[in-house]
Amino acid sequence: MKIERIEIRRIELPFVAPFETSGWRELANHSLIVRLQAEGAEGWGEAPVGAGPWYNEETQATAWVMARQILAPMLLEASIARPEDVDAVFTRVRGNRMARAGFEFAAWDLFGRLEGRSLSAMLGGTRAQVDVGVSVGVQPDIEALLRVVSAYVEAGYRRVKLKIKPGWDIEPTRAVRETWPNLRLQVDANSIYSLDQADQLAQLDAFDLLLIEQPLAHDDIVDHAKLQRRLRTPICLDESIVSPEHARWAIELQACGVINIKPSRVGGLTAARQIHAMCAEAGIPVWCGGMLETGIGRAANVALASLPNFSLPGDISASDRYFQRDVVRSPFVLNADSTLSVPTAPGTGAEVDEAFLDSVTLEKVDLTR
Ligand code: OSB
Ligand code: MG
Repeated sequence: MKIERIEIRRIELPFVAPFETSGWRELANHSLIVRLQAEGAEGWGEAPVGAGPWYNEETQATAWVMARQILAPMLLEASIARPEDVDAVFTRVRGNRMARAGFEFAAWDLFGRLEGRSLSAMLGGTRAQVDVGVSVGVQPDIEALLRVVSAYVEAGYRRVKLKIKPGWDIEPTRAVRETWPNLRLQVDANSIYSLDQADQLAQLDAFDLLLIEQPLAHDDIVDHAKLQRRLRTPICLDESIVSPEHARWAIELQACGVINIKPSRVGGLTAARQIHAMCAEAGIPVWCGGMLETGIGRAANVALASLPNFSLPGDISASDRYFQRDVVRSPFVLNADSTLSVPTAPGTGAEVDEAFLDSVTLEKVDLTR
């Protein structure tokens, strides 16, 4: 297949509330949205980059340049027989994995729509519903935190993740654990600690957490292996795992007990599926992380999370946890058992609301063969 037309846009879609991590705040989704057209069909993908390089090195500005000047021209020149071929088209590109993933997701969606197969079925998904939780940002004080968590528990979320940082770790975690003794609870530090704070992190062992996510540097594996030996709670790597090779290194070094797979972070669903298989083989449970995606990116995450070794709840909340209005006509809603239903329509199943998407688009380009 030859891709005939590529539309790329950068958007700004405000969140219902600011999202604060250990190191930065997100006020809106600043993704790139990619649309591929070929053989009378189209596919959509989202590169969920942030406004600034705070999570990884990519930003909306860098992804915009990469997408227009490098990636789209490469894809227009290539011939692909399967969505997995997009990975090979981009093998010469170093880094910039979220920008690459935007195109890769769109190719999966395009092939799915052409073949009449759901993305979940194409990937080898085995579940009709996926367990999900909610990621709770840093709050001004513990009272506010308990209010926010309470609202999510009331809404039906049975797994909660707390963002932590020095000065906002032990006490907030203790307060949530004491208020909800049976809640599935985990924490995420987004790379803010160093190995010499291991004793402080070990205090988190008291709270029966599912995992401690990415305590140390975004590009570290070795110190995480040292830290894991000093913690009872499994470490879960997020930022550090940017490819199947990184997953293999982490497993070999015993740097973690769990891996968070974000398909966008690793360049797409092909790499994500390889990591899933590698972890299944090694007995490492995985779960699907999120990047506060619109309904376009969220649909790819939900499909991926339907694979068998996604045995922990994902950071894939209902659309209304993020946006007043989503860019798709079929927003995800939370089921009573803290799950989202996996779409069965061809491709991702996302039906893009183009008029609304246009209204949140800052800039758009069209490229043709
Ligand atoms: O580290 O998992 C993270 C959001 C933006 C960037 C990084 C992270 C997150 C989240 C939210 O924790 C996940 C979501 O609900 O999409
Ligand atoms: Mg994380």
